[in-house]
Amino acid sequence: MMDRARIAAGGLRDFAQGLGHPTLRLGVTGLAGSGKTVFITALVHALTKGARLPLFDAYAQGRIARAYLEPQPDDDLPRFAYDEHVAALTGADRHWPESTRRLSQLRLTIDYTPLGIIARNFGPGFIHVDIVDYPGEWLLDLPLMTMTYSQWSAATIAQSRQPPRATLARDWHDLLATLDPSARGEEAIALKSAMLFTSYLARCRSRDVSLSTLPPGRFLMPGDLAGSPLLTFAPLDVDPHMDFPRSSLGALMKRRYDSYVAKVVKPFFFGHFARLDRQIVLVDALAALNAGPEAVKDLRDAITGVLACFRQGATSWISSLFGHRIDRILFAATKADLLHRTSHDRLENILKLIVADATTRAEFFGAKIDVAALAAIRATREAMVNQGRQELPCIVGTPEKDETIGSESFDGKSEAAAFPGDLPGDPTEALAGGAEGTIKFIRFRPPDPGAMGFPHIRLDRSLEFLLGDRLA
Ligand SMILES: Nc1nc2c(ncn2[C@@H]2O[C@H](COP(=O)(O)OP(=O)(O)OP(=O)(O)O)[C@@H](O)[C@H]2O)c(=O)[nH]1
Ligand SMILES: [Mg+2]
Repeated sequence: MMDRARIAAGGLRDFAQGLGHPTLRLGVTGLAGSGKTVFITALVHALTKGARLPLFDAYAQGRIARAYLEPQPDDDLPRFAYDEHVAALTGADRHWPESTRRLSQLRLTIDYTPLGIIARNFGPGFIHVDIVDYPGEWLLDLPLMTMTYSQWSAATIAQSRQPPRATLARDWHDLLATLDPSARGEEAIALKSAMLFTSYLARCRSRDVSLSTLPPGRFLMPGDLAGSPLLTFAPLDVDPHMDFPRSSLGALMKRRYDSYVAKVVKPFFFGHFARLDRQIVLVDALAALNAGPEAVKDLRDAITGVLACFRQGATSWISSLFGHRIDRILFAATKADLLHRTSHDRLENILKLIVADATTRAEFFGAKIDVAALAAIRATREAMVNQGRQELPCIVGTPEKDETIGSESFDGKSEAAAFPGDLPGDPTEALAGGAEGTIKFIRFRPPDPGAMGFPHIRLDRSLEFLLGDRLA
């Protein structure tokens, strides 16, 4: 009940602030490295500076008079570092924005001319689009809200005993085997467990393993909590129903886990996710495909777990009172520019499989769903390259420094054509394996920003789905 009351309080504030000020809270949801910061930057850049957006109707019809950044609504949140990100992408030494370390917010206001004659008689319209950016690691914490410490411990340890995690967990497992949850709780032991557990999580995340389900999110991305007792806990090998004696190690760990959920996870969820109107869910399927089927399965599990926490479109009393019901969700496979256009359908099919559980649930609640292969900022162009008698559909761009194709290594300055390999025609193969090593995606530097704004793939279609009807 407390939690519902919290959403109601947030909803009431939004409702009061929104009176006479049409506002859309757009959730840009995605795990670490999925492309949130780049997407938000590209969206703002396209609308404020211009881009080619033929499929975004209001824009293509010239009905958007002006779009501009305004002071954001929540005074207690830092501002999204839009100018810094654009400077990184367009400066002399073009590079992608840094991975995000803290929460930030922006408000984009769009002045537009409504479509209908009646609406037009009321004069020009405007809408505020509020967006929050955060470190993707934190998203993985949402499922902890529904788990006790013992349940989380049991699930985390069981998972860590499966390949490919087991070998990465060896040091932590060695310590774990010596710990007695009923013994006296000592700070030094809690610290050591947390440290070894965190380095296990970090190893699972490395690029060649690329696993996704790695909570607690603040362990890998502490934000302002670095060194806090809130992060000094770890799983213990316990029975899911066990009670811990007072002052025991188990009791200490449980208390800290509970504080983490109450003081870190819930405020993050209720302050942000419970108040969204719409969502774009960004998925970097290519990084997982690069690492193999275990990574793809793990990505699917992570996304399913996270999205189960949203009450998508649920007609609860809260949503009927305050209208906070997620009515549209776009699932987007990001970085589609790392593939030739002939493979985009296959990428979309793999994404559909990864988010199958999540979409069924959302559709059940009446949310409108779309799936797209997207590149918010397109770093490559396409070319057909002759290889013997075959013509290969390649992509051309400037590989990041130290990327390799075959035996060739790049300096970050010269262009190259790459054939990343064929995605499986049957998406289930992406989960089943067998095709390991046949595809390889490398990273490219951001493109030279042209006079027409950043090049992109389907950014306009995405904007149409997410904003179009609100500008009609
Ligand atoms: N080629 C290409 N690469 C992209 C694109 N979007 C993102 N990337 C790459 O993906 C990386 C991560 O993108 P971000 O936008 O920083 O990801 P994020 O979701 O904000 O990640 P966190 O801040 O760590 O949660 C970038 O540094 C780029 O290398 C895109 O449209 N095309
Ligand atoms: Mg980011």
